Amino acid sequence: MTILFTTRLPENGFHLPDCELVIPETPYFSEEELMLRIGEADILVSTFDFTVSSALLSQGKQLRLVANFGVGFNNIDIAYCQAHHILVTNTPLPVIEPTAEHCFALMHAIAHRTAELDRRLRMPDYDGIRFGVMNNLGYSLFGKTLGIVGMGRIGQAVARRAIAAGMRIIYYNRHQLPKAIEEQYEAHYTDMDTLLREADFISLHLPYTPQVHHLIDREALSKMKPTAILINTARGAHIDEAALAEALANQQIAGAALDVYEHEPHISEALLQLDNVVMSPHIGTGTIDGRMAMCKNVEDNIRYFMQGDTAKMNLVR
Ligand code: 8YV
Repeated sequence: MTILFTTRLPENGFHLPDCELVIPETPYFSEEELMLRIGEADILVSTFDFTVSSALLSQGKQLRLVANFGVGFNNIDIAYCQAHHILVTNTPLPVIEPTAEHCFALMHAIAHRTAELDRRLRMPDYDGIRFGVMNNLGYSLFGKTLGIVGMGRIGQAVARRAIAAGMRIIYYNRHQLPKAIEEQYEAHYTDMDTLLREADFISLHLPYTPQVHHLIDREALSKMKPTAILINTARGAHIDEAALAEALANQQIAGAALDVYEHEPHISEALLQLDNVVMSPHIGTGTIDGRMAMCKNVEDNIRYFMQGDTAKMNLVR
């Protein structure tokens, strides 16, 4: 079998002796290169930052599987795959803990102003007061209400950390969770409006679909507390980035911590100018351990596919 990779991933992460792995030497194959090569491929391994379009897929005459390296698959034309009997898999388990860890790291960083103050301390001509009992104050997590939007596996991993941090948890989800799970996290189900109004910290953990495009728009931002902090480690287009930059600049909300952006990899100039936002370049799952576990998950999906054991694959369609 020939496995074509859109993106350079570590070859030693995949133990598939009977397969030919076609991995780019540069970070990505160009679209033209992929167009040329996809005709030979049985399997395509894709990453979130590469659009697997119908134009590309239609050239994959023998393509039977798109094995996505990542949990989110909004980069793939699922309808096309469905119509053409191409299976699609993702990597739901290895992304859970690294993403929840990063979400918490961002939450701490914005609440305690860690990144901003680090930046200030390094400025040779910084003329403010660096130390002082009543200077540089942030917000505690302890005793605060965390609103989790999307209480799936990652949302629940965040909830586990929030309990340890002494936070109260409210959540919004497509469906209310079973009582036993709610009790485990002492989590209270609310509608989106209540969550926006009550939460001190709001963290997004839902998959991206067109239905939730700009879930956090100008109106949603206007419902949030002036002390509220928004964290996004899901997908950038959940938030109207221009509206968010405005709300932060006007201190309509206190802060934001972002790992993802509406027009990734572009970040709006307005956000880059602000001190009340902490940013990272989509590294939610970007640990060495996490990446190797994701490779293993992709490898397993491919192996089960070759064995015809679809029940064991992480099929998304
Ligand atoms: C991954 C992600 O880094 O899993 C996802 O959906 O967005 C990321 O955290 C990415 O998918 C790697 O391809």
